Amino acid sequence: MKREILVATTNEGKICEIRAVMSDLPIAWSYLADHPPVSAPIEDAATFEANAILKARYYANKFDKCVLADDSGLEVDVLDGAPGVHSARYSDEGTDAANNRKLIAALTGIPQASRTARFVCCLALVQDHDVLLTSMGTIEGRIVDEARGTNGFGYDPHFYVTNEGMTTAEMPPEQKNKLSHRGRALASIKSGMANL
Ligand code: ITT
Repeated sequence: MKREILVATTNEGKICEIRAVMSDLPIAWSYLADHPPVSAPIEDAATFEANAILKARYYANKFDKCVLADDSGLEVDVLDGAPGVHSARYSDEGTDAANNRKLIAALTGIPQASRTARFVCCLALVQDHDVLLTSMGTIEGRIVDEARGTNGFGYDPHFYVTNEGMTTAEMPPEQKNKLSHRGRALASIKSGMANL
């Protein structure tokens, strides 16, 4: 029988990327949208890893299933790592547009060279309260004022990857999935899953 894993995220951008990278595994994947709605957990841990584990445990308990959860975000060096674990709710509205407006306003007057940042993604695979695997991936870049590109989600239009000469929103999905924080964390957890 195929192993069944529930991917516990309500973020459509994440779902798309996780589906693209993981669907070739011999696993019956489901997503929160495939199950009856439940309230979301309060993500109040201090690190991406602890939040990923918290989310995975919460949904594993709710649905009695093996769960993969993703906690991720943007760390901007000159902002002391903000928005960090608060990336999804950085602005009061908590929409991508409002979060990006707040980010660009916070960087007013900061020269390009000092706008270094990274995306971080932590994944946790949990079953029966046990953390089976965790993984982490990062991608380095810098924040640009002008929004560029329409792919991806969140802060992608303002996250410029110097080596690639484009923002993550300008990358075709295959390119982002290969290089990104999430792509790297997924590749690592995928290899760990082969040994379970
Ligand atoms: P779930 O908790 O339901 O998975 P969420 O969006 O609330 O969804 P997080 O708490 O992990 O998830 O917050 C992640 C935020 O970080 C996300 O809303 C974006 O603002 C940002 N982010 C994460 N990965 C990103 C990516 O690949 N591109 C752009 N922004 C990203």
